[in-house]
Amino acid sequence: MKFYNYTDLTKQEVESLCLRQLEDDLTIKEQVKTIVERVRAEGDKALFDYALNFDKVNLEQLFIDPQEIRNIASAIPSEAKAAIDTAYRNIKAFHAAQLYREGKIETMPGVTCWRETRAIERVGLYIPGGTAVLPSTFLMLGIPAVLAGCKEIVVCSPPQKDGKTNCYLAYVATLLGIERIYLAGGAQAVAAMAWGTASIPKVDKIFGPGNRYVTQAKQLVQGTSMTAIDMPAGPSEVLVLADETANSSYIASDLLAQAEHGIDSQTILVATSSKIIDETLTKIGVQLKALPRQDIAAEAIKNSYAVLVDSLEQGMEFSNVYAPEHLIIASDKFEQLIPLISNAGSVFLGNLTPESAGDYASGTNHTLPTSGFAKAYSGVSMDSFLKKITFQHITPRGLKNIGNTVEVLAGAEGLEAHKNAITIRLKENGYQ
Ligand code: HSO
Ligand code: ZN
Repeated sequence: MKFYNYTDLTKQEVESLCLRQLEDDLTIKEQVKTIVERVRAEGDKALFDYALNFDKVNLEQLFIDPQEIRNIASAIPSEAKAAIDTAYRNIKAFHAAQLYREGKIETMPGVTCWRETRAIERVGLYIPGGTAVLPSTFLMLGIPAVLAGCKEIVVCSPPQKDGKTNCYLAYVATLLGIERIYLAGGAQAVAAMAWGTASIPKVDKIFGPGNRYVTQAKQLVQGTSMTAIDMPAGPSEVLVLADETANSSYIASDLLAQAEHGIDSQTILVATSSKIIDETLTKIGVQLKALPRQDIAAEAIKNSYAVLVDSLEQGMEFSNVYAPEHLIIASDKFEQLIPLISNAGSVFLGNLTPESAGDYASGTNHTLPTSGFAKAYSGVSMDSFLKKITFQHITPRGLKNIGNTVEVLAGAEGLEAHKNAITIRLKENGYQ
């Protein structure tokens, strides 16, 4: 882990420390393009071939049907089932509270405007398989999709070696009432959902994290197939802001939780004392040894850094430039810092609030903006599955009230037909 003293850094140095290079690997781009085009041209046939080549499984069909999902789900250990049930309830409660109706606004007497919400009709959820199968991601995407009322929820996840899906994903599917899981992974799954194949329906918006191939494919199909995506996705990251009230063992555990996601994960410690930094480094060394994914975590920690600051306020200044996906405030004085936070995906307050709680079960969504996108994007929420349609209605009195304003503005823009759309109505209704 590298070390910096904030007061020694120039503005440019801070900015370059905060810069995350978004993946622009030309080889991956080319490979993804080939895969996407092949799926578009050949549909299911390409998906069977890719399952054989990449997932090493000879599939008979590209989906698991409802009966089989129920069978697989029934094998879930009872402890895991209870944990998923609790997480499900919390995530559902938090997201359901985001559904509210806006009122109608009468902007002038007789001129009424309002917005109504409609679900995006067809959504595609990509649930990674690879080095870690993530039923938590299925909950985070599936719950708001169901609550929003999306008519078609297409779920793609790479097949296991036995050509099936695991019991955790199957159980989440039964909880959500999702009848099918499509067995496709990587860029080919994204392409299938963007263009549609005989087995896999085309969707309007694709959600979900994934490796560099999945991310690249999402970007590609967004530009070519009129399919929206949830957000640009880079490697996961955490910034821990700590003062002397922090516990270095806890900080080490939070940094390692992030680090075990992947070798490109970013873990950053910003602290008001070098003692905390030193202690944390020692604790990382100890805790790392016990981790099954220690090779991955150690590599990620190597690429990470610590920054020494004079105060929590100065630390917040750095954090706002970095705009972390996850911000943990490891301090008893978190309350006073809340108003100072301007850029972060999700914030974890106090020494007893680890990111892991939000990753799995507290209720907030774990699909969050990375790579500095927290400056402009929000994490996934109910809004991500909804569109807002504006409406307006004008009465005769409203027409009289607003008519002249529109006529004058249309005249100023030289758009006579616009003006006439008002004038003709004013005349016919005896107002002119
Ligand atoms: N930290 C990840 C989510 C996750 N963690 C899933 C464990 N499972 C991105 O927010
Ligand atoms: Zn995580």
